[in-house]
Amino acid sequence: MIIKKYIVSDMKEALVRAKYELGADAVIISQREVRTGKWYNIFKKKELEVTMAVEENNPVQEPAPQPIQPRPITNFYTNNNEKLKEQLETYCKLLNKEKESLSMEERKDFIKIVMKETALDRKVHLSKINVLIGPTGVGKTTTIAKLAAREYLLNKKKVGLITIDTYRIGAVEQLRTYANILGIDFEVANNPIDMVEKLNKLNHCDIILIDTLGTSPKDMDKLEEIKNHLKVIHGDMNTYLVLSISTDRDTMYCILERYKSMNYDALIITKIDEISNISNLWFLIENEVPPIQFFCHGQDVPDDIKLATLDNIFDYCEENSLYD
Ligand SMILES: Nc1nc2c(ncn2[C@@H]2O[C@H](COP(=O)(O)OP(=O)(O)OP(=O)(O)O)[C@@H](O)[C@H]2O)c(=O)[nH]1
Ligand SMILES: [Mg+2]
Repeated sequence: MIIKKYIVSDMKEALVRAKYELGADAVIISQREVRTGKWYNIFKKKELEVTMAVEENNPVQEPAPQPIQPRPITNFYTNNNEKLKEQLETYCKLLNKEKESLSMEERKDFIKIVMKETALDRKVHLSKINVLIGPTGVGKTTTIAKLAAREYLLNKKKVGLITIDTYRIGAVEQLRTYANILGIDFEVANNPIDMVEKLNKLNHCDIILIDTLGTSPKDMDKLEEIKNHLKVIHGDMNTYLVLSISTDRDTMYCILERYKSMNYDALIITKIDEISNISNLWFLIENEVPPIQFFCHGQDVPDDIKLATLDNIFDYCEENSLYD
């Protein structure tokens, strides 16, 4: 006797699969409800475990290729925003579906329809002068190199780089190396007066990207130092706060708050490749944050950066199993 267990969403699925794999004579031996998914996931999916059997002398048919089932999503939303949880329940009732079985399009629609406008909808395009600020080691310099390559190689823009990070050993050389590889202009601004001079020097550029020193969000002196460098800049300027999404939520919140004094226009999120679920992304989407412009998903320059659209983010999360 051949005995086989199937974990399926309903009995019909078990019968179809058993028919293909064990033949038409397969019989049900037992069935029970099981919960699948990781132990810490409160939205573990209820499924059916069906045991089927068939006499061995029955020729076992070759398994036919299974139709591709939409992968169940177990942690679409696990955060604790009560309003959102309620909205999601109502949305699921309207569709007559379990949260876990919402399709990708339905999940996107939830954000588009129910949440209306989120930080992913609004975009702040690169202006002539763009400054990247943020805590230490979040990927500011790497992101500048990615953006420079993207604008120079893909969009054929004249790009110039400036750094004010003369503080950290090797910081100037790090950015100079990227500038040399691309063959674009690179300047160091040692103080605010120097900044004005270097900006004039790069005035022929379409896009100027300014790298800053990483600071603890609690280090008000260093934040002041950066502000002093930047307040001499007049005209078309965007400030991007670079935020690592692999940071814990309290720290992210603290960073978002502390850097408000720098009047950042948009966010660039980095290290999305380091997270194992999407709850920190939800944290950003469900809170009032400025537009999320780009997301970075690895160390490779220039490839690992994308425009932070809803489609790009969802596709990335799905491809990288962040819903599991
Ligand atoms: N996994 C991952 N690593 C990244 C990403 N972006 C940058 N890094 C890495 O993070 C480290 C720090 O990157 P930097 O660009 O030097 O960070 P920074 O913010 O300029 O650092 P400071 O100037 O010291 O404040 C490097 O090892 C980068 O390769 C990303 O999206 N994913
Ligand atoms: Mg840096």
